[in-house]
Amino acid sequence: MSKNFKRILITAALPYANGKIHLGHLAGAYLPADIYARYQRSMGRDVLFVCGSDEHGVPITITAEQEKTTPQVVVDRYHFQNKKVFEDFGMSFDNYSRTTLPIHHETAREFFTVLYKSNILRSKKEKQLYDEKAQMFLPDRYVEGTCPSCKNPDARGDQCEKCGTFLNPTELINPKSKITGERPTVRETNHFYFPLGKYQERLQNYISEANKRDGWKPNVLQYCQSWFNDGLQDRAVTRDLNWGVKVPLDGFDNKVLYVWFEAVLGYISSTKEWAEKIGKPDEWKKYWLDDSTKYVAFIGKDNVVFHCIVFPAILMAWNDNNSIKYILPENVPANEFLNYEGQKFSKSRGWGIDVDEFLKYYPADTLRYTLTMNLPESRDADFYWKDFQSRTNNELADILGNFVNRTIIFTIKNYDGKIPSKNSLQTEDEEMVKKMDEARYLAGECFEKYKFRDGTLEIMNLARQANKYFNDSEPWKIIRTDPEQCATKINICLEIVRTLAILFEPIMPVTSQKIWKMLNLPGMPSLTGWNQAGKFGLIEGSKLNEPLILFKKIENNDIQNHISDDVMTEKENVSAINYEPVKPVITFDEFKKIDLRVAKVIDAQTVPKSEKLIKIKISIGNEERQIVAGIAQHYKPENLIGRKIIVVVNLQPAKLMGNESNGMLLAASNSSGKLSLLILDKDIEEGSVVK
Ligand code: B3M
Ligand code: ZN
Repeated sequence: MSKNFKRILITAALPYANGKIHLGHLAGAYLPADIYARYQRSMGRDVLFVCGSDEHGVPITITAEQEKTTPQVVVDRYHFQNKKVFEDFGMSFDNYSRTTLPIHHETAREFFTVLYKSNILRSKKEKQLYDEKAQMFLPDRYVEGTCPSCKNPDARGDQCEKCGTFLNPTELINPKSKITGERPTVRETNHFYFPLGKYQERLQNYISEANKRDGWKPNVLQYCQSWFNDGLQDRAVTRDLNWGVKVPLDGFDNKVLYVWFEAVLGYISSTKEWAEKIGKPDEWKKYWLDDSTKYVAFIGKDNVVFHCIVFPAILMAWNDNNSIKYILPENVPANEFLNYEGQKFSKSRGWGIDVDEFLKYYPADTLRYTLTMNLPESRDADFYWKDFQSRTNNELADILGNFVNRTIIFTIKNYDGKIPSKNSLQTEDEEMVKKMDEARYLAGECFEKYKFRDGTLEIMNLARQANKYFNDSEPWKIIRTDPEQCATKINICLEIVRTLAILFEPIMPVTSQKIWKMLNLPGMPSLTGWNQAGKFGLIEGSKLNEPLILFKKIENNDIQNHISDDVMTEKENVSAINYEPVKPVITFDEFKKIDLRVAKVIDAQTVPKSEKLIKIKISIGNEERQIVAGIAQHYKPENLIGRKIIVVVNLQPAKLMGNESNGMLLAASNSSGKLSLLILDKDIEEGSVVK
């Protein structure tokens, strides 16, 4: 670290509690933040790593309205889901907070009040669209209309997604309220503005100094520069909305703080919550108010302006008017975007894969490794299933897994599982030991500079070289011809296994711990610490544990299923979801008339000349039959074979394009054409009754 910092505060962008975490989010901010935090802890540094859910803002209220529920229900759902998914992915947050907590509301109000009382915020009247029927001002995204630039009829109040133009809702042709469908009127409303322009010069100095000390990423500097070139403008910090942190002033009843004004303060409140949880309520101050703390904020590129410009300006304004002084980010290593199979992740189009879904099939560590090797550190990158498969099979299993495995097995077979002793080192042994020692520096230097992909490549290179060293040594031969040399070489291989466990810990914590266990070492790799990697750390003669399989290879078939299912879904272009009204009530007896069974798909073929139909042969235990289903645009027939589905078995037979259909499979679909088969969460025999 450049300055003599005593501790490191790490934050990762607070995800909106309005949807699930997908691979793009992980690659953008969370995984790099976690690697950095784990690496710094392993370096023995005092690290605090906080995050939490961003639970305010307009998208959440829109979701709530679409679902006919409250914003609280929406944020509760996604907060807990996302928290869990982060845990499953191996994120090592010290605290995962929520911006709906009182501690956050207090913190945000305190900032607003200090800025207000210091006459920094100015109130201004402006014209805004108003829904007379709903009796409310319409936030930008609550308005739709025709784009004045490309005439797209579905432009949003803040932006036209078709041509990318940023819009003011008042510019829309034929504006419509998303709530009532009515044409809004224009009314005046009062808001507070933060004079960002006044801070421009100081912000430029701050970034340039921090960049000199810690080396900011060129992409981040470029974004900032383009904002500075345009000249910073006043920004409204309040909104007409009921959901959020209430403006702490009389006469502002239906107004809240703008979500971006308060969300960034969520990092501070998350730290405060952590301090309270550990029973040292003042401990947060060490991290935020002491300039011997290095603060690093990990985000995705779409958040740069808020973290490099808005947040520091708010902190500067506070610091100017308060005896308590906050530190500013020393670096904001924002990543570009990760695409999915060549296209942007899109929740609304159903394009991409959520992390919880992914982790149902594959362990977190293989995903962490693949994402690390594809981090969009300087430009957009892609997640491809094929790449995931080849990284898992050809790198993790064939290089790392193979090296660890053959070393351990050889020791168990030939040395009774006890670590053999080193004797005199030959040139090739010395070279190998040197490489083992260097990997720590090479990777560490990259990690310090936020180059996680390069650092990981260095570590994998060590495994690669070690594999070659094992091969070249031919221990299976020299065990007889030169047992002393053999013992030396296996000892060195075991030392490399130990070093790999320490160095890979920030990337693949579960795998590292497994290796540690095989070596029968106490504690954890990270407790032993980064600086012990490359050193001889094993006790000769001590006994190893049984070998564990580190990585399972992925078959072509598995990958094909994921690709085709997703690629098929993509075709159904999804816009906003409409919910079907609930049908009239039926009695239980009426429901019981429907006979639902688990069926196994034995064969499936597309129906010739039909775009939609698939002919499916199913078994329901004591009987086989054919059903015809309109799912050809969503599933490939070959991916259905062997799967278990749910079928109505007492439906009157029908003929579809000349094919007899004796039953009907169950699937869920939404208004925009996305379709998902109902599947079982445990394996159960075909023929089982569904009720
Ligand atoms: N929730 C936007 C996002 O998830 C926003 C980040 C807040 S960081 C304080 O991309
Ligand atoms: Zn447009």
